[in-house]
Amino acid sequence: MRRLRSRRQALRGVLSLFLLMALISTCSRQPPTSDDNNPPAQEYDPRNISRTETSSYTPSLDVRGDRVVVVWKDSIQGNNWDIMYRERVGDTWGEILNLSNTPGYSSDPQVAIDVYGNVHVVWEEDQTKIFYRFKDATGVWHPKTILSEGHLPQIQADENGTIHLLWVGASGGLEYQPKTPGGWGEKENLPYLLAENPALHVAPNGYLFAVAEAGPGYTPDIYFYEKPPGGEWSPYFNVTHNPFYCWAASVFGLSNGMAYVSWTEHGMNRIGYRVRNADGSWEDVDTLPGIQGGPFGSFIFGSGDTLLIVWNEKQENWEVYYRMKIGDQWGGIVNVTNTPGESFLGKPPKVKNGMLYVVWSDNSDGFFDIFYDEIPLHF
Ligand SMILES: [Ca+2]
Ligand SMILES: [Ca+2]
Repeated sequence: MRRLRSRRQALRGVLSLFLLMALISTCSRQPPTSDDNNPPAQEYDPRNISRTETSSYTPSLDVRGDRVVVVWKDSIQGNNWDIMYRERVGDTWGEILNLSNTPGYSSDPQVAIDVYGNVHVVWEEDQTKIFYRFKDATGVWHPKTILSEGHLPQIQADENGTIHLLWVGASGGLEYQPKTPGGWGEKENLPYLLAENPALHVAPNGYLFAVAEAGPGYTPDIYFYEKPPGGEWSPYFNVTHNPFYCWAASVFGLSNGMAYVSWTEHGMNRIGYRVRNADGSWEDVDTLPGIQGGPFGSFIFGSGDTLLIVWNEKQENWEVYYRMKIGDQWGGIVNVTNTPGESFLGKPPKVKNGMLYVVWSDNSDGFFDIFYDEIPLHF
């Protein structure tokens, strides 16, 4: 818990520094030299979907049919951060809504759309509580509720009508709870580890995969759990088992139990990954080739012997990149964000029908705003 806090505060410190630099550069910007007395309206990157003069960070999205839903945390006023929501239906973005409206620090939101068209949003409140709101398929938002003590909630929808929630409980171990149309199911404790920065993925049939980092001081490893449909949570498995500082893991799994895990090796400038076959055997650890700067955070996707890694890396500035591997061959590195400012991923992008749907926080328009894009994937 303490280590998590210090890491997250360090990241927050980095983000604050970038924000400060953005403010300084805004102040020193020259006034328009046009003869027109009306200064030109600010020109936004067309991918910018927040466009506020506040700080917008840690976005999450989900995609289903012609709907795209996005949530993020926003510095509404001073230290009161709230959770904002914006939805696109077809080509039209709706209004930005404040879903949390609390005096406290609302952060780390994630959103999922279930098969019925309900939208589920979770977030962390004051770093100690899991809050939840949902919008039913008729479009009505229901009041927020407090689900549990804990932090870093992860929410995913399967294709059977169940949503799945995982978080770090008050004990420091991972906890899980499903919700069906009949309501919330029983809370379950995963086999105990003092875990940090969890990630959850659910396959279409409800097969669950979770990863988190745990272990001694400066050499945490990445641990993996699974829960087949109708089964129990497995014991944890140490995926990395190395002397490096492994953290910020992601996981992706298929209905047959095949799974993909990626993580950042802090200080080594490496992103590692490992594939778990459907029969339960693990391939060797491997690393993403082509990293030139400092990577921070990755998301992995896979199908059979094809895998895709999306990651954050600082070269000239922070960008998001992806690279695909088919069999033994790696494709080219694609710069997803390609902005002059700093670009930071939040929760996992979505890969559907050969497209990458991605949101990130970007200060190219002067303040940290939320950018959205959907791009066809290329090898
Ligand atoms: Ca708040
Ligand atoms: Ca950038």
